Amino acid sequence: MARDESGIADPNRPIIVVSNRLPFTFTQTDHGIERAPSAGGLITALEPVLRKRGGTWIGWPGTDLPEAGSLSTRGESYDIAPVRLSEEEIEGHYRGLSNATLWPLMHSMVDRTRFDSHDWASYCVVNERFGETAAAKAADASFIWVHDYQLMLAPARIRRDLPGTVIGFFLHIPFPPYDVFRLLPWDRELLRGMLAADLIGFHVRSYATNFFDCVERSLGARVNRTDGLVEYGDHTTRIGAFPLGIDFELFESLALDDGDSPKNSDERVVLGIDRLDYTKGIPERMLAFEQLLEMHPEHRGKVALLQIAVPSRADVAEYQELKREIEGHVGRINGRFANSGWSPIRYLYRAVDQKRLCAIYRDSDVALVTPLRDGMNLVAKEFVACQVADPGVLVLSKLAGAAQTMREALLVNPYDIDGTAEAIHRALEMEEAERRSRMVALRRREKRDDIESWVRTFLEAADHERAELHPLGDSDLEAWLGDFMSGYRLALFLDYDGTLSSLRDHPSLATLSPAMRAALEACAKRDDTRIAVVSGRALSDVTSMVDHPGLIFAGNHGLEIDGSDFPHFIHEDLVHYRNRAEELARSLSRLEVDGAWTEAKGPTLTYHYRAVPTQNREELIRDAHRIINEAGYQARDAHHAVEARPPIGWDKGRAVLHILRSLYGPAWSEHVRVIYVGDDHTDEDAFRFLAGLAMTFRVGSADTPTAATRRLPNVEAVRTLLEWLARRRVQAS
Ligand code: GDG
Repeated sequence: MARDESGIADPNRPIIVVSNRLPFTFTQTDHGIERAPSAGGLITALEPVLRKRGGTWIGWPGTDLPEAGSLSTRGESYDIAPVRLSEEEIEGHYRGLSNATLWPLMHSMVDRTRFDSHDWASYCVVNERFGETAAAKAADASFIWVHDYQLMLAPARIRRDLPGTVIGFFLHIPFPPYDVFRLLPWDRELLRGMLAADLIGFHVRSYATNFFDCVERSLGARVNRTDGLVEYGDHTTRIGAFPLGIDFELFESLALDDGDSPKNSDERVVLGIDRLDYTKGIPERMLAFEQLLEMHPEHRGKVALLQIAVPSRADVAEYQELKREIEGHVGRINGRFANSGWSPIRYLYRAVDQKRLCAIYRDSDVALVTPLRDGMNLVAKEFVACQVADPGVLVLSKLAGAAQTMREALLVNPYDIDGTAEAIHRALEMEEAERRSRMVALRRREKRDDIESWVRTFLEAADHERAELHPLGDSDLEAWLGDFMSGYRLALFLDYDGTLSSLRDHPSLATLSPAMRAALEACAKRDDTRIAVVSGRALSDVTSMVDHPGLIFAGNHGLEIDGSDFPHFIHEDLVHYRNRAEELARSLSRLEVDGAWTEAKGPTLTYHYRAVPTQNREELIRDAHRIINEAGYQARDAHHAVEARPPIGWDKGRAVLHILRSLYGPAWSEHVRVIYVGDDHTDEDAFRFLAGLAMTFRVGSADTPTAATRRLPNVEAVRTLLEWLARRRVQAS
């Protein structure tokens, strides 16, 4: 069902695009600021969309400009909002993490990938800035569309400021298989950043499949591949394949205009055109062309390879090296085959204007589009759109996203030099009837699935009610826990507030629901299950809230433990803190304004600010931290509260270990399976301690990272888990 109030897909509605680059690159010259169109597929795709619909494009202008207000759009039908970056940030974020880490890794070129934690730090800062700027510029927008691998963390940053805005994310490059993506030390962070979006688009199905694998295996997210949904915490994201198209009409009409021909007399032209990038397979293509001349000498003197290489990332050493390699091939092959009237390779290291480009496309006999890996590849599509006269032949790499749909092309493996040479030969020899049949089919599809249709399809998918996965059910739990639990007893650790009961304005109101109580009792009844409730509340408080004999209770984050058949435990250092806690309570009482209050829990305290208006919170939180630290306590943030704990090196993790050793002895892991469910920062101590030793679940929103194995969206899902555990097959004795 479409959201009436947003109407995101309305073609008259302006759109907000956030991408690393603006569509124009600005440079400071002696004559002032000059601008030139930026290069690359993302810009070719999106620029006409913004020009037609209007809106705002948020991005980096390409240089550090002195005056903030100096970027005019000069008659463009959309606004531009620059995001400024320092030279150091450009080095770390752009040249570093974006282009030396993510670009090769996402193209599965692992050997070229560099991992550098300084680059990562820069990437985080720059994404933060983009997200902040986008949220500020588009505070009233119903939809923000973030693009590409340079900005994978931006959706999460925008979400923090604009919880209700629909956020779309589109990845223009491949998403690699799980085994490749997980090489990245920050894989989980990037996945979490993306999952803050409501809709994530990839070019083709297989990238979406890889993404599902990664979020499922690296984050423990719940996925529904059939409906294209990922649930992570309490947020669900739609995932889809949206193959990008081109402005077909524009390319076709430019090709119909008279333009220069690249031909010398009746020489036949095989065309290569790319940004100069190692993913594009330019050296391999030249070797294939050389092999063609070797295997089929009849083409010598008659066919030329016209290779246009558009300068790209020219300040990066690897790209300079590639340029030298290509020039080496050109020199060698030309030296080997050229005669006085003919050179086999014509090589242009520069961009050509779009009109000329279309004439070149039109007049080429064969387009050799042979990337080693490519998200989509628009050159293949533009070539097809420009075949307005005698149709040429498209030779296309199987490893480009475009090959998923452009099946009528001659598909090649670009690493197979002989095979590619044979395909070029076949293309050059192909009869007109076959060429026309193939081209008609290719053109029909690209005309239909053009850029407008891509935008429309993506926006329509974004224009839905927030997605929701079917509630957690037996099949999910069986898949997650079936093997893990089979044949074992269970030690079940549960936090109370936000886990067994929903968070309320006052802790006294957070009672157990009857259904939760029934589920808990059903688990507790089993001989093979022990349950411990581990809470930040005072021991007496949590014991009376749950009020169930037979359970173990750990209060004050595990500083005090008690329960049926369990030796009472109180941390030996606590005696020193009772009086100091009272003093601290008195100091904190100064901050009991606006509905904030202090909960005294014996040796620990909690300062609650849930009822304080949001704009007044920051200062109170800061002051609470300061007062707690000055009193010699540790301040820890909790849900709308600051905890004050004695600095005695004890936390929920250590409490869990104490309970497990007391119940099952030092070799507890041989006898029992452990599950821990919690929703709070303080539960992270237990998640970290139990990593690899237990199945851990973090409940609620995914806006902070977790060390837990999986997330559960809410308290209802916890109940479902308990019900499943209560019903599970009895452990074999
Ligand atoms: C990324 C992904 C994905 C090239 N030379 C000239 C020129 N171009 C234009 C082409 C085309 C664009 O640059 C290149 O687009 P590609 O799609 O081929 O490749 P990337 O730049 O790597 O783009 C890619 C794309 O994003 C979109 O999602 O398809 O897989 O890697 O539009 O026309 N344009 C002009 N003169 C040139 O000399 N005017």
